[in-house]
Amino acid sequence: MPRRELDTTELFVQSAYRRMLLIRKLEERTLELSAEGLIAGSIHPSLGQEAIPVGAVAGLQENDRVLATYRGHGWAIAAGCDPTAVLAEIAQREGGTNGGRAGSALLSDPAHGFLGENSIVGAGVPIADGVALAAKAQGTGRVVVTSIGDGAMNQGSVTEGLVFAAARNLPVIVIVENNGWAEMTKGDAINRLDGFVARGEALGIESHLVDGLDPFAVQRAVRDAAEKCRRGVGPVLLECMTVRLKGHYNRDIEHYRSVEDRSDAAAREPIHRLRESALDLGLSDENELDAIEREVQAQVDAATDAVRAMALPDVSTVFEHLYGPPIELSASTDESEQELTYQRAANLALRTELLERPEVLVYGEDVGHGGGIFGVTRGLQKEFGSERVFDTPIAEAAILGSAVGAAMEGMRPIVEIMWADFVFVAFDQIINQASNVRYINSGRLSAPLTIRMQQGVTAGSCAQHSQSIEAFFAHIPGIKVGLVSNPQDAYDMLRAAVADPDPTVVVEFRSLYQESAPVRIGGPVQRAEGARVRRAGGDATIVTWGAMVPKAIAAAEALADEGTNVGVVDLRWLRPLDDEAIERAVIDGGGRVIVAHEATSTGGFGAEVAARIAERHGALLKAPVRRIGTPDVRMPAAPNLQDALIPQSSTIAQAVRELIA
Ligand SMILES: Cc1ncc(C[n+]2csc(CCOP(=O)(O)OP(=O)(O)O)c2C)c(N)n1
Repeated sequence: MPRRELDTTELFVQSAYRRMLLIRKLEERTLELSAEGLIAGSIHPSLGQEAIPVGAVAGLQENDRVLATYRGHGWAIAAGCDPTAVLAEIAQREGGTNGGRAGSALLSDPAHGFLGENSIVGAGVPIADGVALAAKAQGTGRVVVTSIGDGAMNQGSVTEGLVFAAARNLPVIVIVENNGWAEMTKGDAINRLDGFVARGEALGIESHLVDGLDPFAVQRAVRDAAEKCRRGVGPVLLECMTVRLKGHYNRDIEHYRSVEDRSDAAAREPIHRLRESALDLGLSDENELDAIEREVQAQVDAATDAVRAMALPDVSTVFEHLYGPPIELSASTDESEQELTYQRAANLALRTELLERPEVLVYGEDVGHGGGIFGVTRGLQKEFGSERVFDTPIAEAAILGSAVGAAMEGMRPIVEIMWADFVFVAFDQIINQASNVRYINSGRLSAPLTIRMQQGVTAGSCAQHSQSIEAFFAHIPGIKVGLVSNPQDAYDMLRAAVADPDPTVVVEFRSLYQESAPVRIGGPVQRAEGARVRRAGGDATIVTWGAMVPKAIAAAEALADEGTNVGVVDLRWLRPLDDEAIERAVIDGGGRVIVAHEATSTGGFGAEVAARIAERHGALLKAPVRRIGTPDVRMPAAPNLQDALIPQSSTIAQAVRELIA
């Protein structure tokens, strides 16, 4: 990013004027091109708000980072991104910053420290926390600026992000661009209090009101805030008052907005004001400013010509960069074997990763001092210190979002969601954020984080602490999903997840934590893929995963006593799915397959397995694939009611008998 200092000399007035005009004219051009049909979809211009990014970036240093809202073209330009590439991205062209993968609302340019816009309101704040967490861990002295709108201040993820940043004194500057509007709704219609400084202060965060129409004021505020952040006393919140000159987006006719509100905004707009004050103070003259305007206009015209001539993205590339390349498999090191519980095996995997990779952080609720409510992280904070293994506020969006940001900056965060059921309060950070990083950036950025959680029913667990939710994750391209059925995999799959170049969800099972078995440790790290045959048998195959694996094995053993030989395949990773193992399961089971899981049947991942078998191996089937899951009921707490719902080994054995009859 070109962090040329702004100052109140002639030079600055001219450069601020030039940069603000460039944003203004470029965005005005996008509206014209949209009306012309050259740009598809929505554009959210920042017309009227140009002084904020221009002033803010001028208050930063070369290596600092910027994350913006979806109204972030101005931030991209201020950060030094090539205006032609920005215009091309808004027009979804091949030469755009993201090759047409991001469009207006999600563009990024990591080479210029611009880590991207975010079209999910408020989601960038937790991610900025993670970028700052990485800056602290790596000792770079870097500061992160993230911009949000005033409407976004009401998002839970923003409060979570602020609380998390405060808890860890992160070098984050949150800039609230208060234009008075949240889409079509005026701020005073939804907020009891005027402004957000008091809100920031109530969270213990230094907060200031800034004239967001004056680039000098913004620069000063950001420079001061950055200095505090670098001293370790961040975060800082800056509420920058500004105006929105046009509609929320390109086709917004602003039927909801009064003429007075519009004309008030027009009267206060910052570029005219800068020009007038430069002339008043004698810092420039009409000729000079007119010349700048002509130069900027020519620059925007040239960018437009370039974009008009630019190709659309090459369709043959549409599948590229969903996942990173597979990891290199290392030669076996000093392997040994130990009898370990599932829980201790997971703990040992975490310890090994902390030992071997300085970039690993382990955190979550109760994960540090207390060692996790199931003891999986016990002893790790004591051994590795509270900068690498730590407790967080009860703020799942901040836990996950910060892991996304830290991973984007080269860390390998391993975060714990205490119970799988809790992930839904922060699903966005996995589904909309982590999953997109590599693809939208065509591999220039990635988010290799590991998310651990445990799921399933145990006696007395209520409906909000019992669900099996793997199908939600397995539905999402861009992440990987593994389910751990035994102590060996508690070690192997967790290590594979941490080594993997992409965001990985590892689902453990509370009901299995105390299961014990000999575990080979210290061997080569596996890839995050691949099913395992747990038992061979030619009369039928049970395809399963997680807590249902031991039940399927028990069912197979019972059936063996009756003379029926049933195989058991543990899929382990549902994404990527081991299609070869599924084909083998069909062949080895003589065309008879049962898919069993603890999750509810409808829309469960068993449906996907059954559909794939029907589509790809239908000719081999001797009978339709049979699915076993929990019936579509809420999970009661009473153990006898639970037992009536959850598939047992006897349920599976009976299904096999019916299938082969
Ligand atoms: C989580 C989420 N909720 C709703 C929306 C739809 N939406 C897009 S922009 C916007 C208004 C945001 O207002 P504000 O934060 O003040 O930003 P401004 O538009 O003023 O820049 C809304 C509701 C969204 N994109 N994401």
